[in-house]
Parts: sequence; structure tokens; C-alpha cells
Amino acid sequence: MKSKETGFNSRLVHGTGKRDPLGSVITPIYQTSTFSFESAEHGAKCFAGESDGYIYTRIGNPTNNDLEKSIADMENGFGGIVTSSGMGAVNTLYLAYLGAGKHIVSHNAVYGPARGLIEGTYSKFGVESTYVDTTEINQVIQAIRSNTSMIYLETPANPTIGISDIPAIVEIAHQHNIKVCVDNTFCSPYLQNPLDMGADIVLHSLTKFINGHADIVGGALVTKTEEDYLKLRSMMVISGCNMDPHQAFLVRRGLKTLGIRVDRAQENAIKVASFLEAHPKVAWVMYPGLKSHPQHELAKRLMRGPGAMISFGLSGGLEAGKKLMNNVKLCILAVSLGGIETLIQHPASMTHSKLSKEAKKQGGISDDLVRLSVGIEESEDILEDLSQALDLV
Ligand code: LCS
Repeated sequence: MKSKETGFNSRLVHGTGKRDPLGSVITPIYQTSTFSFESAEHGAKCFAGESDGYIYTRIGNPTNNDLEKSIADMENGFGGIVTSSGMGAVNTLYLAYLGAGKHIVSHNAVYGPARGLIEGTYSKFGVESTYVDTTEINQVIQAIRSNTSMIYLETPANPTIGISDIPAIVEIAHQHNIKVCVDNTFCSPYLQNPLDMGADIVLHSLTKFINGHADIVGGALVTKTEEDYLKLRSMMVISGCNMDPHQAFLVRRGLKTLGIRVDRAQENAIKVASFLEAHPKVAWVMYPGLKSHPQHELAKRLMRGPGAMISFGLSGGLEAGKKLMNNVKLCILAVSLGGIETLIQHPASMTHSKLSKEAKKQGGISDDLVRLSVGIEESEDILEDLSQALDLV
């Protein structure tokens, strides 16, 4: 294990410092479903229960474990678990901590399917939920019940970019023995470490900034304690939410450049947000780096930078937004985020389309909301593209 004193980017590149026994600089892809018991460390034949080596890839795989250790290290956690997708991580978490009669409190603007899974599926098994604006601490306090077992935050939230006060919510939650999980996808561990603020579990869609190249889907959970780690790992294994080793290899490769990618995308995003805020056809912009963001000061306290995600609305509303999205040339009209290319999308009809009208309204997912995931292209090119598309609105 590399010392925590080593800088973030060095730890990203060198990982946990454990080298492959054959000297491969890059952790190889162990593309196998099963492992010979004979090859376990003992050097002799052994049977399940006697083996301390790898057994079966759903249970554990060296390529996956290398990624898990690196992500846990980035989040200053006890241990990490990688999953088939971000939603695989969400489902593993819910399965492990929720059950009939249990209650979850969450942000009304979390990633749509993370809410949809509770309201559409877990509710059938007796799980109760309350969705509030977790950027307002009083709403969180009022939502807590005697059977609340988890507070699930997403900050900044998708797609409203609202910021929740992690340390303040953790303090209240822990007084009631409630676990706090934070979806840290929008920041990545480069910009925010929720476990250091007291959260119990951190969740990531690795599909986004951590992999960063829009070529896989994946998820991760990192825990502060061994107890939570074992609980989540056994649930991931039994529910079959495991990652494939080839997927893990690609994510590990992407992770190495997380710092420089986020630095560059964020540099661009700061310019894009200022450009949009000053544009006469833009009605509003939500970006943590702007003084106009309602939680600008809180963002500066929790995050090491404002990130690369921006939401905005045009004065001409939905129709104007559609024209803008149909006329961009460099930016790509697509869902997902956190990759090297700038993506633009319309949450109300795309990522959050399955939510009820009422849930969208409650969560502030307005029809005019356009979401930008700023990439690492030349900032001048992104600005020029948005400018020419806005001229056509
Ligand atoms: N958490 C957040 C904050 C997300 O944005 C997403 C996906 C997930 C979890 C789920 O991860 P996945 O299973 O897709 O790896 N967000 C998407 C989005 O905004 N556009 O497309 C997917």
C-alpha cells in the first residue's frame, strides 16, 4: 500500500503499489470465470473453505480487486467493491440496507432511476421512502422517522446541481443511528471525499469521470468500516452485480488520468458557465463555481473545485432549449457525463423521463433545464459551438 502522504495523482498512477508477479507494469486482465484451487498459495490441493486464494470471478478477481483497492484509496475508505454498473451499486446498497418496514430519505433530484427503483420496485416489498430537497437541512430533519435506516445523498445532484451539506446531515443522521451514503459521481474523489466528512458509504457510477472515456458502464461502493464493506461485498456477490475483469481493466486505465482530465474539464466549465451567465438568451445557470449558485459558499467548503457539470435554462424555455440542442455541432446530444467529450442533454425527456410529472416538479427538473457535461476540448471551440447554436435560437 502506498503511503497516504503520496500525492493524489501519484497514487492514481501507481495504485496500491503492489506489482504483478511477472513484472507487468499494468495490472493484467484475468479473463477467467474460475480459479484452480490447486494454485492457491498453499501449493497443495485444497478445498472450499481451506483456500485463501481466488475461487470464482463473481466472488473476486485480481483485476477487479486492483481497481477496488485503488478506488478505496482515492476515497480514504476501508474497502471498495466494483459493480456491473452504477445502478448495480445502487441496487447492491438498497438490497443490503433496506427491507420491509424500513425507510429511506433521499434528495428529490437524485439520478432518476435511483429514485425510480425505490418508488417503482422496492415499494412493492414494503420499503418506505421520502424524497425532499436535501439542500435544505430542515427538510431532511423533518423527513426522518423512527424506521429511517438510510439517508441517500447525491451532491452535486443530477441534474439540478444542488449541493447538500454532507457533514451537517451526517451529524443528524448518526444521532439517530442512520447510515449516510453519498453518490459522489459528479465530483469524483478528485474533488470531494464524503467519507472524510463522516459519511458511511460512497457510491460512484464509474461510467462517468472515473473511467472518463465513455466506453464502459460500471459502479463502485466504498465504505468507512469493515462491517459495511463485508455486508456490501456479500450482497454484491450473491446478487450477481459483479464487474467483468475486462471492464475493470478499462476503468483502471481511465482512473490513472482522472486528475488531469478533471482539471482540464473544470477549467473549460468555468469559462462556459461564465459565458452562459452573461448571454442574453440564457435565463439562469446553476454551476457551483458561480457566485449566483445558492450553495456557492458550501460548495467551496466541501469541494476542491466546482467540477464540470452545468445546468441552465433559456429565456425561450423548452422550445429554445430544443433548438439549441439540435444545432450544436461539436457538443454531442447524448446522455451520460464525465467523459472527455462535451455532452449536452435534456433531463426531463432523457435521463429523468421515467419520473412522474409530480416528482420532476418536486425535484426542480423543469422542462427548460439543459444539462452540459463539459469535456476537455479547446475551450474556444466549445464556446464557439454554443454561441453559434444560441444564435439560431
Ligand atoms: N449516479 C449518478 C449521479 C448518475 O448520474 C448515474 C447515471 C448513476 C448513478 C447510474 O450509473 P450507471 O448505471 O449509468 O453507470 N447517470 C446518467 C446520466 O446522467 N445520463 O446517463 C446516465
